[in-house]
Amino acid sequence: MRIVVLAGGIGGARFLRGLKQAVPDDAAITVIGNTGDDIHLFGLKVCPDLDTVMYTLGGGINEEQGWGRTDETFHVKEELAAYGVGPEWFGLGDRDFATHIVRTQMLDAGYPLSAVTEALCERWKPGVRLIPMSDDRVETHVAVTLDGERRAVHFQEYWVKLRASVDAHAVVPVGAEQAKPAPGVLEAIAEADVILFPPSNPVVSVGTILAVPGIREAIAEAGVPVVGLSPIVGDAPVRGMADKVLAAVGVDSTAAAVAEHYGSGLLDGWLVDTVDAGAVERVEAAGIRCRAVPLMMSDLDATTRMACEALALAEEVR
Ligand code: GDP
Ligand code: FO1
Ligand code: CA
Repeated sequence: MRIVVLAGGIGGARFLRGLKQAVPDDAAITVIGNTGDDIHLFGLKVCPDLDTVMYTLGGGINEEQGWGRTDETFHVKEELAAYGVGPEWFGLGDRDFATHIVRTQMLDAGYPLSAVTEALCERWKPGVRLIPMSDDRVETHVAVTLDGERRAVHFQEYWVKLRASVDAHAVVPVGAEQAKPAPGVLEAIAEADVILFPPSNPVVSVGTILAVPGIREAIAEAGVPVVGLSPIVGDAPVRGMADKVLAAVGVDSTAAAVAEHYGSGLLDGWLVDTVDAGAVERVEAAGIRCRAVPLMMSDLDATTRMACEALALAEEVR
């Protein structure tokens, strides 16, 4: 079985742990990772969502935080701060720095991000094939009003520095229109037996991947079941501020509204949490097969059951 998963950071990575448990050993999982969150800091290229998937599946993640390295220290950040060099609001740890140094060195030597990611994964052995959505630079910017002035900020500034405390007028994946899918992305989609949208952010994770020309079309034309899991439970994100970026694209923070946002042109099946069982009818009326099952990734067993439900729904709509 060949499975393709479009993943952001924490929601994607944690779901993948369950999916790996749910499938036979000979199943091949290809993860298409979001790179719209990527940021250049101190001359280094940081890829938060790729790293979150790589560290989570490779056993290096800080479990409580959900991003960054386990057993981390922040000496480099403190030394930079002593020179007055920021940003102070972004917590890059010493162990994590090494990843960004290796990545940036390889990029500077001319390797594309997809090859660099493959090289980094040789150390972490995530047990999936992790491919960035594109080798081209795509950077999500958020239009906000700050001190009465309308301006665009980098997604990380909106998310981490501002904690999404102001409304987002628009979310723009800058560079996406000109970006090409990375080598292997369209091939993996075309050869997939099933395509899954984990409970990742529908706007700034899955939405950004779908904004790379060719990816949405390839999924719609793959002719295999496409099944998603709602990151919205009980009309709110389980974690984070997805409601703020959903509002920016005119989508309510409900499991049903997110399914309709993806639409029946893309989705064949949608899982909502049992607390949202009332949404099933509305999603099915939109032409998407829907089931209500527990969707809280509280531990590996619960997450594995979610992955099994997603695969079962895929068989139902095949
Ligand atoms: P990010 O890049 O780190 O923000 O991670 P993703 O985009 O992959 O996933 C973020 C989404 O995961 C958030 O909108 C959360 O609501 C969702 N999420 C986190 N934990 C859970 C969970 O246990 N169950 C469900 N259904 N969604 C979750
Ligand atoms: N998220 C935070 O909320 N605060 C941080 O200081 C922070 C640092 C950071 C460093 C490396 C990395 O790979 C991820 C990091 N994240 C941090 C998470 C990251 O910003 C995520 O992209 C967003 O939280 C949402 O996708
Ligand atoms: Ca992210």
